[in-house]
Amino acid sequence: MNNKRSSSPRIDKKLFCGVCESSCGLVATIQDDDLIKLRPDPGHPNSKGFACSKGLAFGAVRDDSDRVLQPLKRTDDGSFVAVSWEQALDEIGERLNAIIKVHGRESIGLYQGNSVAWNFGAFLNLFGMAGALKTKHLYSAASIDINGYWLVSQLLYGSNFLNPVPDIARTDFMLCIGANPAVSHGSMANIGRFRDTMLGVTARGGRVVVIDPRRSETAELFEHLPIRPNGDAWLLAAMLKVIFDEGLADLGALQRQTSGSEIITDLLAPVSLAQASDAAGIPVADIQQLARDFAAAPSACAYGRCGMSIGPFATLSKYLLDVLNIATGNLDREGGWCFARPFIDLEALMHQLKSTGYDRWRTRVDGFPEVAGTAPVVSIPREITTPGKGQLRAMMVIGANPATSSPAAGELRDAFKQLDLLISQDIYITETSRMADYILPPTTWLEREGFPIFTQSHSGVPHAQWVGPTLKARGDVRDDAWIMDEISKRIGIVPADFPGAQLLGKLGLRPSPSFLMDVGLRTGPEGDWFGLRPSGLSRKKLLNNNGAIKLANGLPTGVLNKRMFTKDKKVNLDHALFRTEMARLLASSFAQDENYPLSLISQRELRSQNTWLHNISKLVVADRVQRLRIHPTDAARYGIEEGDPVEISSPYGQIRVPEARISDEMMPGSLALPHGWGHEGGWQRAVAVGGAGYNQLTTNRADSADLPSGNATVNGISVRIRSLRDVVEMAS
Ligand SMILES: Nc1nc2c(c(=O)[nH]1)N[C@H]1C(S)=C(S)[C@@H](COP(=O)(O)OP(=O)(O)OC[C@H]3O[C@@H](n4cnc5c(=O)[nH]c(N)nc54)[C@H](O)[C@@H]3O)O[C@H]1N2
Ligand SMILES: Nc1nc2c(c(=O)[nH]1)N[C@H]1C(S)=C(S)[C@@H](COP(=O)(O)OP(=O)(O)OC[C@H]3O[C@@H](n4cnc5c(=O)[nH]c(N)nc54)[C@H](O)[C@@H]3O)O[C@H]1N2
Ligand code: SF4
Ligand SMILES: [Mo]
Repeated sequence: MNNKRSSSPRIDKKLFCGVCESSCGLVATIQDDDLIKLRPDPGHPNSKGFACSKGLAFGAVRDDSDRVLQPLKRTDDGSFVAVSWEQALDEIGERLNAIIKVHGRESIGLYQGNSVAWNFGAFLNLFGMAGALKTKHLYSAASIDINGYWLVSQLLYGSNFLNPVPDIARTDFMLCIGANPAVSHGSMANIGRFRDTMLGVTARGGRVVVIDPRRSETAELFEHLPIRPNGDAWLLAAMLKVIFDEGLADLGALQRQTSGSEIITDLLAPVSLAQASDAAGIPVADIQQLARDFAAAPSACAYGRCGMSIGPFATLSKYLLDVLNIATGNLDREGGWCFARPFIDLEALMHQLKSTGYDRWRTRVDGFPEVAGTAPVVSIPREITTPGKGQLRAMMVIGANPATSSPAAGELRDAFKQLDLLISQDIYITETSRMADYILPPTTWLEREGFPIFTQSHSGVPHAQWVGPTLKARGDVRDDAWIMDEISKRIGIVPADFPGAQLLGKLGLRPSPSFLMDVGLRTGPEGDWFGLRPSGLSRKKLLNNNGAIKLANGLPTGVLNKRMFTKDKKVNLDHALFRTEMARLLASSFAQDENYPLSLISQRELRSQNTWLHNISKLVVADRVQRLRIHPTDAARYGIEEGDPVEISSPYGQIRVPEARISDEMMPGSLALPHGWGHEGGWQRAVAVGGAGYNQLTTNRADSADLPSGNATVNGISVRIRSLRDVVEMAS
């Protein structure tokens, strides 16, 4: 940003933020391609004038002096030299072709990070590349947080991407399980002003109950019921047991909306409230009261996120969460658990293209079922080191930092070193990209065309927005989608997975992602049908509209059979998988290992997004330090004093955290540590703040993951701690 005087007029361009799932509306004031200011868009239908410090400071990311602005090639001594795009892309093409010649196309891997969810072109090209290569090595950060959701949606509703969202704006009772929207701004629910919308429930006389081992920033605002880490499946099963035993279930709704509901009685028969209470650390009477209150509320929604979806029973927990909403008659009704109204019906398009699914194939080494065409990241090191047909030999990492964000991060780094080729598309030299043979620098969302491809399907207030680049691209950076297309050209594929795409490519036709999405929009429910419905939408119309267009005041209801992709147009509840999972839960031990008596959970912080945004002065406040939260009783037991440096050990690794923070916000026996710390590479400020990588402590063992989805377990891991006060004093 700069204050230089200029005679050109200032213009206001409306856009949306591409950092988190809030997709808040923003207004950029621009003069001579300089960003003068970003502010919240008061006219945005969903965010209604809210945006957080991250979105508002994003100009500093675009202008960051540590940003990579030219393609970089790693030299033998590990340093990088700048090269031209032609050189980088041609060399990558040659090396990939050589690998393909020896090991086949199926040896090429792709890793999709979080930021791809905000770039529709990259998203399309990535899945397109995997489809064209026919590789099973398509990995997604979603297998560290959402795979269970994708899977349950496929089985229950017929499409991975058809996920119900909580109608918080109209509910009487919100149960918030393992989510902290006051900090995260929400996930798998694009609720603008999330915190305020939740505060609206209590202001209307309704209730919000937060289930969390930590009295989080969200729990602080509402009723808080502490739970033992990974106790969620137990709690949900026990609540359902109470509801069915006491005749509180809405049998009419089950009859109308679902098939296979007999499974519920079978699943609940062996559940004991006493055992569930032990496992969850919640008294039986509290579980009973919660179940009765939830069932009795005129409308209710149970919403759950990372706290219940990055554990060993993530899939079962998500299933039981949905069953709780359905069995209390809250599916597809005001104030309940609703299907949103995307402006481009991607769910339908993907269903037509048969690109959604579950267990259509299994992974080579661990035998995990595929979820939405992807394999779980926990398997990557073994896929690299295990010889045989289909061995992973090259990897393109796009908008991800798995060397820090993924489980057993140390092992992943070691495995990456054994690849024949590692490519990273990233705006920084991160812990991951510093290991790459080539770093290919992309535009940021301020510098490219976009529409909220991912969050539009979860929006509390349905709206349509499609924006052109707000600012010119800095330096010599290119759109992620363009980079993938150029690499694809050099290995003879079109990055598209629709019938005839490769044939079109041979004729020299490569339909762009924006063309394809425009066709999807124009022929869909909101489309202009190429002029037949002039009031409908098209890309051009949206690009010409400065701001988002509201499509409805709130979530639609009564749309169930229109939205279902199942054969009978009902929610299909009965799958053998859930019986197996329930049996696995009932047989599992929840006793704490005496060598590792404490349970560690992850914490998200404001002004951060997983492993990034730590290089921006405005966001990294002066006293930013990684703190381990611990309850006073545990602190006393393990000799920890406020401010102590602490060593945390798990069966898989050991880290040193700079400071202990003693607080009764923690449930005794559990500890919370922010993840995404301990930086290396070229983001100097991020490196300077220190801290340690949470995922040095986690494991990628196949039997530790959520078995049906392969989702990693990084929450509720067993650890022990000791103070390093004396060690550090002796050393100084
Ligand atoms: N500021 C900020 N915002 C973010 C991010 C960020 O890093 N920083 N990341 C973004 C991403 S990628 C995502 S997916 C979303 C996530 O959005 P959320 O899921 O809302 O965010 P988390 O902070 O992970 O919330 C998980 C909560 O679960 C609790 N918890 C941990 N273990 C358990 C458990 O076993 N059971 C229960 N019931 N609770 C448990 C934690 O204490 C925490 O309060 O946030 C997004 N927004
Ligand atoms: N211990 C622990 N681990 C976790 C979690 C946890 O709660 N605890 N949370 C998990 C969750 S929910 C998630 S989603 C994953 C996230 O895992 P990742 O996606 O690997 O992590 P991010 O930090 O979001 O990485 C984003 C990367 O994209 C780069 N980037 C930013 N914008 C762009 C862009 O436009 N294009 C490209 N190509 N790159 C860009 C950033 O510099 C950064 O390196 O982490 C997971 N890991
Ligand atoms: S809440 Fe999320 S989408 Fe909104 S401004 Fe902040 S980072 Fe951007
Ligand atoms: Mo996430």
